[in-house]
Amino acid sequence: KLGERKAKAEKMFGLMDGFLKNDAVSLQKDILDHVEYTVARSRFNFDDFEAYQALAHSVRDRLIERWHDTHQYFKKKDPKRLYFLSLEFLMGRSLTNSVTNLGIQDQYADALSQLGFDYEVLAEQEGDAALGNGGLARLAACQMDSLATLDYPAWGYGLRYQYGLFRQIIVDGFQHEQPDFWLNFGNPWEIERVHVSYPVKFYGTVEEEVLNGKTFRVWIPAESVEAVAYDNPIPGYGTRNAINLRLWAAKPSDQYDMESYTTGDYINAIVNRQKAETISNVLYPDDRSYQGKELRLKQQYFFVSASLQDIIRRFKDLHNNFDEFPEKVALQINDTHPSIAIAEVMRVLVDEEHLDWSKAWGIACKIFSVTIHAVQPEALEKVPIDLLGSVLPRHLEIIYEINYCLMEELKKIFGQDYDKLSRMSIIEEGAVKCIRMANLSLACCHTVNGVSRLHLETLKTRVFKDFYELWPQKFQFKTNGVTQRRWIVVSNPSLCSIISKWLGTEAWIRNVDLIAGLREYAEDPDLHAEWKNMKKVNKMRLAEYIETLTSVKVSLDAMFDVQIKRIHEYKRQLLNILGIIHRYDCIKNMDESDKRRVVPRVCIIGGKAAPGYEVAKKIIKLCHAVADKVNIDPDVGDLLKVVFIPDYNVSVAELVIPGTDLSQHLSTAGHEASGTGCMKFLMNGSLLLATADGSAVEIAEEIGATNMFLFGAKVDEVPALREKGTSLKGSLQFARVVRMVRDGHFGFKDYFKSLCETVEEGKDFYLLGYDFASYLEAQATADRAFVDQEKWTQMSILSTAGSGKFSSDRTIEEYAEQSWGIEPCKCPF
Ligand code: OX2
Repeated sequence: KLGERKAKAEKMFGLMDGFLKNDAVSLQKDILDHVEYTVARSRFNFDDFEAYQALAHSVRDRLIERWHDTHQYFKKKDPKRLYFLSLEFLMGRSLTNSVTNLGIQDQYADALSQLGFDYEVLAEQEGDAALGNGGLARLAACQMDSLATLDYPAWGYGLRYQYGLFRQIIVDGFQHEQPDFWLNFGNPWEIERVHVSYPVKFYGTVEEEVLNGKTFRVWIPAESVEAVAYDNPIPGYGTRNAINLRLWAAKPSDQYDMESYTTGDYINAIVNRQKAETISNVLYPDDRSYQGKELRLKQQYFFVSASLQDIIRRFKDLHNNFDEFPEKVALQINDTHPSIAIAEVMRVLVDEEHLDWSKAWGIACKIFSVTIHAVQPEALEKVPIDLLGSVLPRHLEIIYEINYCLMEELKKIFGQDYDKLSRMSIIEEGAVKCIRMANLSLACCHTVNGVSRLHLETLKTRVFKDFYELWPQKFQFKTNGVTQRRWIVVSNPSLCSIISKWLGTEAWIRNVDLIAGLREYAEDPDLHAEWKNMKKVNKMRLAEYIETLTSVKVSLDAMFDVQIKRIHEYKRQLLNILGIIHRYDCIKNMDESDKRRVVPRVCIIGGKAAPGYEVAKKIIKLCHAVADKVNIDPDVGDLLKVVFIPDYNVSVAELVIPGTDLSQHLSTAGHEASGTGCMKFLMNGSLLLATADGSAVEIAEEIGATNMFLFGAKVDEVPALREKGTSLKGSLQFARVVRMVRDGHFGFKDYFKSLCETVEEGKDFYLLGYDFASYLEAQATADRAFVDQEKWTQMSILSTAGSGKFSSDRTIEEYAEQSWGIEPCKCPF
């Protein structure tokens, strides 16, 4: 039977060939066909949004062709595949990225202009796919782009949330959240696979069953929900390969329903069925604290169970011996969120495939690797035992068994060191007994990855010290990277042309190391002229956007200074605002001749606060309160403008980053695992003002510390500084600006009181007071550098030139080689 299937695949593969044409006339015809037959509008009368939809469908057709060919080829070759499990993917827009990667942007632009439409205007019609919170999710999206581009046989698996990350609305300077109805107008980028669906079970009991004289534990679930696949093709650049991101949506199952129908309560039976859909309804908007919520656990298990059924079905299509599983399958767990997959694999192998426990465990240990993105202990998920026991009773038993084996092994090594044993146990004792998902991953995964060199140090010496001492060989780091396709080619086309022109090739788009070739021209006046012009055009675009959104007019001569990321105390947007207040205060106290020496600034901040995170919400309000006062102050004029960009997301980042002169990365050292925003800015030639945290340390090594503005306490100084309380250094200026807020200089005195208390002496956990002086110094150095525009431009060119290491292509190659053991599998067409 296997032979038959293989032969059939071979034959079908031979029949595959690309058949859609990409010349302007064919594209026009395709677009008009989609206007008429897909969007169902008359081809004589359709608007921009309808044109976008038709355009998207014509691109999608081309994606599907490649995607089919790629999968046929993977099937034929049957290489070891990587399965990337992530609860979040922040894809942003698909149109421009797909068209760029397909290499047919000029043809489309041509075709559209002949139809009377503008490609860029249509691209703006697309909403973001925001199925994630921040860095972790956007990293997953960048990595998918690299996996496709580098021809790796990979699949992404995640959840198709009905509501993505909330929209941020600002009313009177306060954040409000609105649901993100991203699917309301349809989503042309996904393909619904009604025939690819699996039942996912919950609750119930575990019973014993005897089969051929052997006893088995059998889970008798009480609820079943259907997982339906939605496929999202991910095209590689400069290759025909297009891989798949398969997202699962929950639908009611018809398995257990007959009874409720026969009881006569027809309406309620339907309403109850509908409840199944809530599993994939909404993304949790808190990006690093999880409170053992039942729905969250169900989401995790739902997507893990469906994905594993899909993976095992694909494996069994061509193989019938699980010994071969590790040769064909690598499972990557993105943070601890999908780690229930470990227990699920054990359940399938032991309970369903009837493998011995130790054999099954041996297989599990060979297939799983994990990447930890967090530093803070609260980001490591814990699930209360009672909850797990109720939702997934058999998995709880399995985890107990895994823990029992782990404890036995540890006792042999550490004897009676019960403190150590209890720290390493998968079970956390305490008022609420919990499963530590991170420890479950550590016990099983063959590789545990950090996301920067410094982050791995933190994992080794603090967060997972005991495990590191036991299994040092498991611990690795792969410094994060971002894709230059989206972050230069798509979002900064003028920079893209400059780079290609000066390097004399476009090869850097696939081989980003070549970008270092720009160093040679870092002082060339012709390049300087082009570079400055590019920056100016991008600043103009950003200034227009700012004016449309906030009515604030900004001067293009000012330094555009940007901090965009999730609002978090550790990311210290408050330090930025206090610095702005200091700048304002200085300007207010200057005479006219001093003012002439001030470097004008536009301070731009953007980011969302988790809905329940009060301190973060106060930071947003403070930003607005300061902006309201500063922006209308006639003593200040164009010397200082403060702007909060609402509803920060991927496409806003694509607009803001190319127009930035200086970007800020202010996390207290030791708190940002890596940071990836800094890499996007670096690629775009923005200079970085940063603490020596996460990947900023490695950036400094690549571009030279003199080409950025580093400040603040070092990671190994932080614990002692906390112990000591705030130092007096810088405290006068710091105390003054905090007092201005506390005394109501910007209004809302009572409201800001608790915010000010977070940085009071003795309570200043993130060391804003301590770092303030060196922050101001770094800011002053940046001002002086900006005055010398030639020097600044040179530093900017060197930043872009030194950004090659921070491409996700490099990260993915490291993962492929060191963690997953996969090889490229390039579709030959
Ligand atoms: C983020 C980290 O905070 C950030 O430093 C890192 O660059 C990013 O992940 C990608 O690795 N949720 N988001 C993160 O960690 C967690 C947990």
